[in-house]
Amino acid sequence: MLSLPANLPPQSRAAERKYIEAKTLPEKIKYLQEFISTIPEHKGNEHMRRYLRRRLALLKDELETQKKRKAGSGGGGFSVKKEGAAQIIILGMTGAGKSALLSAVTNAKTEIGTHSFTTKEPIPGMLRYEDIQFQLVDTPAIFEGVYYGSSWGSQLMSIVRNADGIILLLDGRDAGNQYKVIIKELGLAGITIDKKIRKIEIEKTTGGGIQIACTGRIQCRVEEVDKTLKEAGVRNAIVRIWGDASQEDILEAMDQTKTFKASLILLNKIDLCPKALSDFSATEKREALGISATNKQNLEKISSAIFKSLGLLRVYTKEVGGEPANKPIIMREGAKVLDVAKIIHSHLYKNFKYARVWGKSVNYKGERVGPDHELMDKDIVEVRIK
Ligand SMILES: Nc1nc2c(ncn2[C@@H]2O[C@H](COP(=O)(O)OP(=O)(O)OP(=O)(O)O)[C@@H](O)[C@H]2O)c(=O)[nH]1
Ligand SMILES: [Mg+2]
Repeated sequence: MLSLPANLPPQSRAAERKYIEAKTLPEKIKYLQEFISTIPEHKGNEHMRRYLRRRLALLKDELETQKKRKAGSGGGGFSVKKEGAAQIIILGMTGAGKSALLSAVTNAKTEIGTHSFTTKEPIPGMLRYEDIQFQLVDTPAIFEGVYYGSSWGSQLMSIVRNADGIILLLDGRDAGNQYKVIIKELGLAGITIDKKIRKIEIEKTTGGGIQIACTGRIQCRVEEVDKTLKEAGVRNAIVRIWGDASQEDILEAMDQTKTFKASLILLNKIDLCPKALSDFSATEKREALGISATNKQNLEKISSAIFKSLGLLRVYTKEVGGEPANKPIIMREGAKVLDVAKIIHSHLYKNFKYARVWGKSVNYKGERVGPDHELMDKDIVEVRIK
């Protein structure tokens, strides 16, 4: 459990204050560095130092991204212009078969290695799924320590952050280990593949102090929650907690920098290791698809698995009396009729009256629905205005 030490020396407190009050990113970084360096090194402070170091890494990363953006033209060779319905980054350790996969399922030319670290820059290719295409991006290998150890690491993570999803490509013979390394490096970069079931919500208010509403157990004392928030400069807030929450969860909730990325796990080389999938599922309790890039096993299942893991749906718009559009609008699961109207034209959105829908989300063809009707994949939508 994280304990914010009450006995920090005065210079730490001063640095912390400067950090909290800093307005610009370079200032934040400067004072956070100063803050970390003033915290005495002993075991009780370890958690906090670790947390702050991670925060520092994220801030530095953000600064780098900002600089790149300012430099124009989308930065160096590591950024890939998006095409198609979604951009999916293939992440994996050297030799896992990332380039072999891209070559097998797209027309892109990328070198397949006989030695380590063959691929040196991202290479895109297009993969068809029915009437849409995904852009897959082959990347230089990830390895343990890549994030702190190399500029390649932070560049790799910045393309991941910008992508719509990731494929974790694991060598079936070492899947468990490779998975752990990738998750760890993603975590250091503030990226998670788990959709956050939010345990804590902090709603800042203008008065009333810190109020805590709990349906579970806080693994730390209420006074500590109060103190944690006050130390971060939050004086008035409603804190809602579901389930068990540690003090670290509270800090993370304040931080809210972890980015969720949809992901698909592929275990490659099942020709060499037929048991890979069952072993992996048993130990990691995660869904995955076993493939062989070179022996062409299960490759035809990849595009639909991507579609499913990204939680996408296709909507075809239609004008009154006309035919449905050939090209779908790509939306996320949970999209409503009004979201579609918004995308087609602000006029349709502003004057929305009702819509007619054909497809899986309705009981009969051309059913009349309201603005909040949730759509499903392949629905046809006709918007009627006032
Ligand atoms: N038997 C078998 N070998 C494979 C398979 N996929 C890839 N390989 C081999 O694994 C080696 C590495 O493949 P690459 O595609 O270059 O691996 P990579 O992940 O791109 O590696 P880096 O570019 O170094 O990051 C090559 O010799 C491939 O022929 C597979 O499904 N089965
Ligand atoms: Mg490669």
